[in-house]
Amino acid sequence: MSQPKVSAYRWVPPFAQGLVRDLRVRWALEEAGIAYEERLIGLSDQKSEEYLRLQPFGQVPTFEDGEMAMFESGAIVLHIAEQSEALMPAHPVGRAQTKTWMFAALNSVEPPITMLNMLDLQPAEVRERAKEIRAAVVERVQGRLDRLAAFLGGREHLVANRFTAADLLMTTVLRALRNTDLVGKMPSIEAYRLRCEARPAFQKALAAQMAPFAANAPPNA
Ligand SMILES: N[C@@H](CCC(=O)N[C@@H](CS)C(=O)NCC(=O)O)C(=O)O
Repeated sequence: MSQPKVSAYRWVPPFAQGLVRDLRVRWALEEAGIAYEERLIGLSDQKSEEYLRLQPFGQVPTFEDGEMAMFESGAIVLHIAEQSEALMPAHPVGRAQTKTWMFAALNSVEPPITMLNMLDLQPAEVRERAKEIRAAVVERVQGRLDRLAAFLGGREHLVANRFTAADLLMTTVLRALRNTDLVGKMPSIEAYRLRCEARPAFQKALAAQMAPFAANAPPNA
């Protein structure tokens, strides 16, 4: 039987290494014990007609499994989680909570973090002009992290006292703050992130994303 195929970049600049969203899909597949193949693409291939048929916005990742093709990392992780109790409890209440927190990670916590990263990637003169808006965005991110910390309290995971796809997505969202001190200065959130990242499935997924970057680094990178 053929293995599912996940698209990933052959190489990205260091600021994005370890953050590209195929990591979520690789991690979910590792947790579920599903072997997969890679469809490695170059930064220019993503706008090819062939790739745009798979991913209309030309982004990574895509997921191909037999006749089926998907895009959107959250949808793909949910699809995998629906087939594996390693990612979602069997009980309907646990399933509902897992899905709720998966969407919370992507729809409530990630958007201000994405905005912050976009601002921080702008050239210096744009950043200079955007200082006030950046402060407002940081405040929004901080607010989300505060509420996340309050919800977690003494819990080790978001749902049902166990690791689920909700923790998987939330961890990848928190990782995107690695160039700031926003997570590092919140001990309970930092401990939560590190706990999830210590999972062997995460370590395998991260190593798998990083391997092509080392092999395909341009001469001056
Ligand atoms: N919502 C999409 C976002 C995908 C996304 O932003 N992918 C990035 C890499 S992490 C990308 O391909 N960026 C290039 C671009 O947007 O042109 C998902 O979760 O799959």
